[in-house]
Amino acid sequence: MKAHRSVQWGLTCTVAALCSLASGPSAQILAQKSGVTGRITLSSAPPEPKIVRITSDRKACGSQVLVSPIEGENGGLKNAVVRIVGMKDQSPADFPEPVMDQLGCLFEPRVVLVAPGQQLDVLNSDGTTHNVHTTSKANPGVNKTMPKFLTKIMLRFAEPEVIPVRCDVHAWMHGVIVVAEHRYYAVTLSDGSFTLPSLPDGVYTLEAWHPELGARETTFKVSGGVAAGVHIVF
Ligand SMILES: [Cu+2]
Repeated sequence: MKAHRSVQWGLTCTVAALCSLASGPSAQILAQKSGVTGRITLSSAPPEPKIVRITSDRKACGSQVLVSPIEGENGGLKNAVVRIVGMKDQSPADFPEPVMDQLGCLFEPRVVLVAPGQQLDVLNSDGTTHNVHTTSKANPGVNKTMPKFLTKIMLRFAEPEVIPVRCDVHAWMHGVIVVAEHRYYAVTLSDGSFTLPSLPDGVYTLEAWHPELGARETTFKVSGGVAAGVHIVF
């Protein structure tokens, strides 16, 4: 991940009354249970989807496919990968049931998180032939044809890496498999929001990386179990 210069959106606690409220015991318990939440936003509206006209395979793909490499709702940026940089806690991640489907001739989700060694289910829900083709450096490559009768394959990647995946049958199909270094990773939802596991008090560097937009960083503080300023704008 290429790191760009940091953009700092500090919302550190400056009002004494608010600080004491936010850092009280109940706030700490809440923060520990709910994790660190934040948001990645776009400074302008996302571009319109690209329209791919389908000339063959219409039964599976329809007459056209809308491809949205950059998307989001309500000012948010979807499918950004956020992580804590330089995390000392290297305890392994265990993301909930990573799945990447091939649905409507698109990878869904477009970006998926998996831990080293964790099983990733790659599905084919389209009733047509797809081809899962990764471009890896740290892990062995995958180039697996999935005819319509092969509705699921299971993949595992040993090494942390950002792995582009494409389908050689449908040239517009692009996705990313992120093999995380540790458990402090998340992928943003449509509104740009994300939740990371709770963090001990301290100052942290947050990176947001998007396949089309690159990487940006910010720093934020966790104080009394409460995180503030967990926000990056692209
Ligand atoms: Cu395909």
